[in-house]
Amino acid sequence: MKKEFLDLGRQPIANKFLKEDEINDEFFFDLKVVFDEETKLVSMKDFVKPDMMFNDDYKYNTSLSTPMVNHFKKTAELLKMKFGPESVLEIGSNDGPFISNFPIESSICVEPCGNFSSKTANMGYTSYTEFWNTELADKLKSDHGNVDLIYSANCICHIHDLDDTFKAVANLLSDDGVFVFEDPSLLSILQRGSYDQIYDEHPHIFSVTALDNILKRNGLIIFDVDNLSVHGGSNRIYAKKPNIPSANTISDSVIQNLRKEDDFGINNFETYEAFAKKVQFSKEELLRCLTNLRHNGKKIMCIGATAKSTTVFNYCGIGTDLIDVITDTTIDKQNTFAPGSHIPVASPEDIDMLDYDYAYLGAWNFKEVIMKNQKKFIANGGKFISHIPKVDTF
Ligand code: DWN
Repeated sequence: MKKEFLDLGRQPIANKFLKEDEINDEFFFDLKVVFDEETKLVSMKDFVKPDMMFNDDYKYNTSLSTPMVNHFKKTAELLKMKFGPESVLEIGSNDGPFISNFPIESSICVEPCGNFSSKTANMGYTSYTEFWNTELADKLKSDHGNVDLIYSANCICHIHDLDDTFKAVANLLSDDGVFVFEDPSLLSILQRGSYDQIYDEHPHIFSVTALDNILKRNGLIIFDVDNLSVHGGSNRIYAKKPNIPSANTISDSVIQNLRKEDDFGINNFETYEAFAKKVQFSKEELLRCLTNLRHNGKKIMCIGATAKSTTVFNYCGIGTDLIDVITDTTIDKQNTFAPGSHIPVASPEDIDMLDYDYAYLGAWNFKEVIMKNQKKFIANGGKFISHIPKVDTF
């Protein structure tokens, strides 16, 4: 039932920023993307083993991103106001920017990356350095009882076995508890052409339609959806158990999102074939743009050593011939080489932006913040390059 529509070529582990001595034995895999005619789910054809990506060396540190810290604070306030949970569990808690808004004694963190679970443990939270699955949910239920709010951001789409994931949630949730999770939206990706949201850590890209199908068969129903602007367009899904009185209250947002997706063609394979053509065109345009600038003697750097830019650089074949350096505020990514492309990654403080003519936005999802911080670069005639929503300089 799964039909392939996109081939993003040979890709490395997207967040595995390399030390010099690691460059020669880097792991690569073929990144192909498929559409499941039955559930309408979009997934990678072949998955990468979870512990190759999520381990004590995982580099993405949420608390270093001020916009995301603010987002999680606001989300926590919203969920407290809406549901007043007495107990909370977060799946994929990273270093705790969401859970830190809840009381220590009634909150649990699940995070497989030990470098981050140790941070929430040091803050006093009960923290499990484990992958989410039914076995862990059984253990948590016997240790702590049912949970009122299970929350997860940018993590459920990281998990291969969605049936097991949702069964585990349904098993641990209190009878009138809520499961709230947010991940990049497939509709936004198709509309913007942001194919770079597809990499090893995102084995699935969710539509509300596919989630509606898969949650239902695992004892959960969607009762509300928020469309968010974070990460270039995400959906926050609210789900609960179906056999309780409050399950009759389903927000209009659910039908509206399903209709919007259907109108766009999310249920039709032809939509994905058209997307694949758009992706190929984006690659050609980006290469044309960077090559022309280089031929005209321009110096180009990149802001944001993102997982997304790993997909772009490896799919397009962009290396140090086109981009000299990437800057990133994450200390653990600095003084490394970007996966696959091996472009050096430096601290923004070690790079004089005035030496560069163009900055490619590896973190295009933070375009406004980045441009606000680069007033001197702009005043000096510096320009930006992005491939979202189409390849352009500005
Ligand atoms: O789901 C995931 C999301 C939440 O985070 C993961 N699978 C992996 C990761 O994806 P990403 O690397 O594409 O995420 P971001 O949030 O777009 O990464 C932004 C990067 O850019 C960070 O490393 C910080 C850096 N940055 C910077 O150097 N200067 C960010 C800003 C705003 C800046 O001004």
